[in-house]
Amino acid sequence: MANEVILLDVWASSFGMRVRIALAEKGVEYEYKEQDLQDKSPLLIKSNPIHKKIPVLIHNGKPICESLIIVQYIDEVWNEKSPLLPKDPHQRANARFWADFVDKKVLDYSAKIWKNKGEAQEEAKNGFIESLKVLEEELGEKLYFGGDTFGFLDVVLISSSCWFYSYETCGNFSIETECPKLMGWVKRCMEKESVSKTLPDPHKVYEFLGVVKKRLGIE
Ligand code: GS8
Repeated sequence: MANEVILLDVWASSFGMRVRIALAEKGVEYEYKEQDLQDKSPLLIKSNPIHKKIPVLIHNGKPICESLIIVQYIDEVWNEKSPLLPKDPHQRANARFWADFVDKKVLDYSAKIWKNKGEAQEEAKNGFIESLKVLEEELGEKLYFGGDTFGFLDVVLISSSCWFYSYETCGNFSIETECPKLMGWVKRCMEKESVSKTLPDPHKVYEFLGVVKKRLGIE
């Protein structure tokens, strides 16, 4: 069967970048359809009627929603090249556990850094740094979270790294100072074409955040 692959996405979305990196790792060709979240397309609403959020991958007419689920789907369907999840069930569960930790802790705190000021921002910043330190510990001396090769958790977390500059600027702190080993991992991941070609310029992301903040009436 011919593979028709469509991605509904927004360029600055780190959730969408997870999917783009996974597709690049697997060498899958696809049609990219940039979405306007202020004026959602009938295709987006039809494809993700529950959440109406990007990213959505449409494979041969069938939609798959939620970035973590999409990346796992991609890994299962295009399983001949660049495996992302480990084979061992315990290691697979572990990779999924940490991906869930990224969503529940890292990304939750990061949004609160730019949405808040004062004490609330300070709390979010501390929580964000703490959770990155936990991940740095999990990385240990390994090259990637997956070991010697770039894997699932690497895809999940590296997508947020182009937003680090925005968090640092809004919260006035340095991730490099707090988590030097983790930043070493970021630089290592950036050497991969699937990552460097996907992640946008952090300054462009910061400009985009300015527009979002204005729209939300922040600052
Ligand atoms: C989150 C996707 C999301 O928040 C995932 O795919 O992992 N848990 C989901 N998408 C946002 C844009 S990126 O911040 C979105 O589509 N928002 C539109 C809306 O909330 O109306």
